[in-house]
Amino acid sequence: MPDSDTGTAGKSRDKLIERKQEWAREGRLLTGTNADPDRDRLPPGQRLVKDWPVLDLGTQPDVTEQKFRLDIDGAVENRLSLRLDEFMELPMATDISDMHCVTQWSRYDNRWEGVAASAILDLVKPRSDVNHVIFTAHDGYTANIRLDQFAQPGTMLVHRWEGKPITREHGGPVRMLVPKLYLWKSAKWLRRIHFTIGDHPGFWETRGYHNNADPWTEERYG
Ligand SMILES: Nc1nc2c(c(=O)[nH]1)N[C@H]1C(S)=C(S)[C@@H](COP(=O)(O)O)O[C@H]1N2
Ligand SMILES: [Mo]
Repeated sequence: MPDSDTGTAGKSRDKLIERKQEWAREGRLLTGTNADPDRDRLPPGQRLVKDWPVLDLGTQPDVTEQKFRLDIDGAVENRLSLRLDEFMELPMATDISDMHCVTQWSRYDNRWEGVAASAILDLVKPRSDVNHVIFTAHDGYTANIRLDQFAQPGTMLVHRWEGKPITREHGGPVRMLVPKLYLWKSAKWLRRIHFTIGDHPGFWETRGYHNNADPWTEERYG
């Protein structure tokens, strides 16, 4: 991990991680109810916010255009390693979706611009036995999802929110967005998308959080 692994920043980071792991052990915020995504807009146990809270490990890497590099690789026909200007030349899409964070907030109607995950699949062509996708970020964070979740409409590599570039604190210049899952699956400061045969649980998934993260069935911990 770059930067603040030691010293005050590292300590407060460790505390934050410990607290979230404790939540997972206690099953905090679980309501034990399910919601129907076709009927209810707000998943169980969530509350609506109007702002956009910032959550991360406390290190917000400054990914300048020079430092930017996005590798898309693994078991695919065409590997890609993109500079920011090359990323910006990919076919862009716009979508509006809700986001749901495991710490209980949800925010409706976020307007996103970026590259649809389905467009990435068309470009790199994963081998037929690929079943998982692993995201790696510039702060060392990782998250895993299934290939079918990656392929779902709404999953995007986003660079604009509400008409403006995504700020550094929210993971700019490019972050993942997987709106159908809790937001911890949406890696900020995206560095690599790795297509794998077999699953590799990520940062929170190996610290007591659910591997699948569906807000509608409250897959918070597991
Ligand atoms: N690179 C990176 N991505 C990350 C995280 C992180 O610590 N590092 N935190 C995750 C968590 S736990 C959440 S809730 C969301 C928060 O995104 P936001 O700060 O834009 O609201 O980012 C996710 N993506
Ligand atoms: Mo989170």
